[in-house]
This record gives sequence, structure tokens and C-alpha cells, in this order.
Amino acid sequence: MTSLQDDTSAAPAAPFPTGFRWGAATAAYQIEGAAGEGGRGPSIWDTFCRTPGKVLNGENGDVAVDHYHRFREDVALMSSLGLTAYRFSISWPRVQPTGAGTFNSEGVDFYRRLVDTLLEAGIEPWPTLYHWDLPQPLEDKGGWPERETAHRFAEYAAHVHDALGDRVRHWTTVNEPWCAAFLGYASGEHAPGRRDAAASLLAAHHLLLGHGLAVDAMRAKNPDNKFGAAVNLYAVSPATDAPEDVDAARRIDGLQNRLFLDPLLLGRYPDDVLADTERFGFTPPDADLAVISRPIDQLGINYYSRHTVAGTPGEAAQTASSPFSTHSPWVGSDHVRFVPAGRPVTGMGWEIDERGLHEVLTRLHREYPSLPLYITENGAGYDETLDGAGTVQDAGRIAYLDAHLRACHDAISEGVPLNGYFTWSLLDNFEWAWGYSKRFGLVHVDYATQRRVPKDSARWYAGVIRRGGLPGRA
Ligand code: IFM
Repeated sequence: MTSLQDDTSAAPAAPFPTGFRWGAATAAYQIEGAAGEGGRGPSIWDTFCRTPGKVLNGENGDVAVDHYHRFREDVALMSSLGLTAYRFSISWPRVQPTGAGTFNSEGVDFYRRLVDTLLEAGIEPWPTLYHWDLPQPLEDKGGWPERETAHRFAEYAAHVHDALGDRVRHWTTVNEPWCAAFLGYASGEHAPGRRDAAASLLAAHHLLLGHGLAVDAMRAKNPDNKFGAAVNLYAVSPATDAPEDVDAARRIDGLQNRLFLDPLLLGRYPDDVLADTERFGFTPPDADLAVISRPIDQLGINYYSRHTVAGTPGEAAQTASSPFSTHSPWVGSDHVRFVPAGRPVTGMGWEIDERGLHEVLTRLHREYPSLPLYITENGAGYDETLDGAGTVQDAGRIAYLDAHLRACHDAISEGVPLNGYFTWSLLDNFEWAWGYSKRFGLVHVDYATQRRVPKDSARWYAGVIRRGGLPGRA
């Protein structure tokens, strides 16, 4: 073990509040497998993975880490780590194979069994209703750019709530709508692989509308439940003080953060983002904003890194080419460049910047006060293999988690209402367009045998949970 491991019986150097949720997160398509079992219908990710050139090595989630069959073993692993909460997603096509009409009781039963097993283990279930696996028949009818998809989502959410609402208290509607909208419909790096800036903005709007409609539908059934969405937020900095860099930072912050936060929490789209996107005909109906901004009980924050951006001298935002084809750390740009700031990177090439998490948390508290916050994802992906001793000495991940948890601790000490932390991820899994090449798990999975082996980070995190906080620095 690394030097961060210390005597877990000692009082923590950085204690977290009593009742703080200590969790880990996963998502259905990334772990379940059993793609053709139990009456599950096809999703856009099944289709995308079968499209040549879209996913590294042509891999897919057909088997993934076989969680569908091994969920009891996985819940036992969670218990051994001492998790108090587990965030997972529900596969819409498993529950409602065509995304409309008939529901699949076998699919719903899988989640009933999972939730019951978690509860028996004393682990609070935190389901997310949409983590990117749209039923393919809904995409065939236009997908998220179609308003009808938001209504279908609310219908599905209500059905899941009927089945699990007596056992589940905390509900997340949509996960990372930025990714679903812009990677899915603008840059095409994610399913369904479309490249249409106008459609991606409509997708963003309808994901938000679907969130609001789902909250209404579920809250009507149980107003005591807690509802929210999970957004992927970045700290954003201009590369220099030059006006074009400052403007690039404003644009990227607008598209990445405020395009989602302002409608959800303030009931309006940011004027500057509407101006930047006007040329794509994005004129969301005002009436929808009342639904989108229904009061939520919690906001989930997925945080990984900071964007440092530069603009092109002399080029005004309004005349620049589409911000969407360039608004991804994975895609080059002619008018906004994502520039390295010289920090160490994870195996994904993402810069490690825990102060960015502190910045995001304190900003949320300042600009959207009093909202209970949860880190619903935070973690580090690497290319890893078992070592000769049959374990993974993932000191890099431990350092990443330690630093980010210290940033959370600082924010809490400054009054930020942060109530829980879910690391991404419990298990190594299917990392979307990266296939199985990048591992984010606390637990290593041998994809050939499905054998699970806790990494050093799993033992380290278990110590943090047992201690109720972080160890002293070595
Ligand atoms: O694996 C993903 C997850 O599905 C959504 N958030 C980011 C993770 C790491 O890329």
C-alpha cells in the first residue's frame, strides 16, 4: 500500500460530517452486459458500437463486466469497502424495450433485486434514470432533438418510480446532459454519432425538459423523495488575459456549465449563450423553463478536470465556426483551443486540478445558494494491469482521490452544503468510445474471466470511509 494508508483507527486529520454519503458510481451500459437477455431492447450504444470506427477496437457492452449476473458479488464488494450509498443507472431499454408503450417486467425485476440486495447490505440505492442508453426505436424517431422524447422519458421515469419508489429515496434524472447532447449529436463521438449543431442544442433542451417532466411525474407520486440531475461541470480558465482568451473561456463556461445550470436553477438560459448559438436557430420556448426549473432537492456534480482555453486573435465569437464541433477536449478547434496548462494528467490525458473542484463547489454555493450538493462522479482512468503480486498499486488514483476529497473538505469547511461523494467508478468498465482500454475502477476486472480484484485504492477508500475522513498527509 502507499504511504497514504494509515491506521484507520486513528481520528481522521480531515473529518467529514456525520451522515456524509460515501459512495461509488457505475452506469448500466458500462457494467451490466446481458445485452440480449431478459427482454432488453436495443439502445443507441448497441448500434453505435457496431458502427465501424466508432469505438476503439470495435468493442461493445454486450458482456461488459457481467454485473447483470454478478450483482450480488458486486454488492458484497461494496459492503467490504463500507460504502454507504451506491449510484447506478437504470437501463431504459431493459425496462421499456422500445422506449414507449409496453414495459418489461423482467427488466424491472432485475432492478428490484438489485435494490433489495443493496438495502439488505445497508447500502442506500441512488439510481440514475438516464445514463445515455436511449432505446434505439426512439432515436429512429428523431432521438433527443425531438420533443416527444422528453415526454417518453417522463413516462418511463414514472414507471420506474412505481416499481422502486417505496425503496428508493434519492433519484437522479439525467446524467451529464452536456455529453448526451454534444458528444452524441454535435461532435458525434458518442452515440448516436450525429454531427448537427442545431440538433444538439435541441437535444440539450429536451434532456432538460425531460428532467423537469420526470421530476413532476415522480414527485406527484411521492413528494418526500429527493430529486435532481447530475451535470458534468468544469472549472474554466482563459490561457492568458488576452481578450480573445477571456472570451473563449466565457463561451466554453457558457456551453459547458451555465447552459445547464441556469435553466435548471434559475429558470432561464444565459443571454450570452443564446446570443452565441442564435445562428443555429436555438429559440427554446419560454414556457418550458418553468418545468425545467422545478425546485430540485439535490444537484449531482461530476467533476474530472479544468479546461484552459485560448481564442483566436481577431476572431469574434459570432463569426467563428460552430462551437460544438470544437467544444470537446477530444476535438481540435480553429477558434477555441483547449490548451495544456502543464499540470500532471491521468491516463485519459485529463489534467489533474483538484482546486478546480473547490472552485466549482464554491461557485455553485455562491451563484445558486442553499442547494444540497453531491459529487456524483470523480475519479481517474488509467491503463492498468495486475502486477506480479496479483494486485494493482494505483498510487496515482489514490493521490487523485485524496486531493479531490481534500478539496471537498475545504469547501465543506467554508460552508458549502456538500453531503456526499461517489467515486467513479466501483469497477473497471466499458469506457464508451475508449472501449475497455481505460480503467477507472477501485476494483480491477479481468475481462476474460470476470474476476474482481480490489486495487490499492479500494483499500485506501475503505480506510477513508471507516475513519470518516482523510488520513494525515504522509
Ligand atoms: O465513464 C464516464 C461516465 O459514464 C460518465 N462520466 C465520465 C466517466 C469517465 O469518462
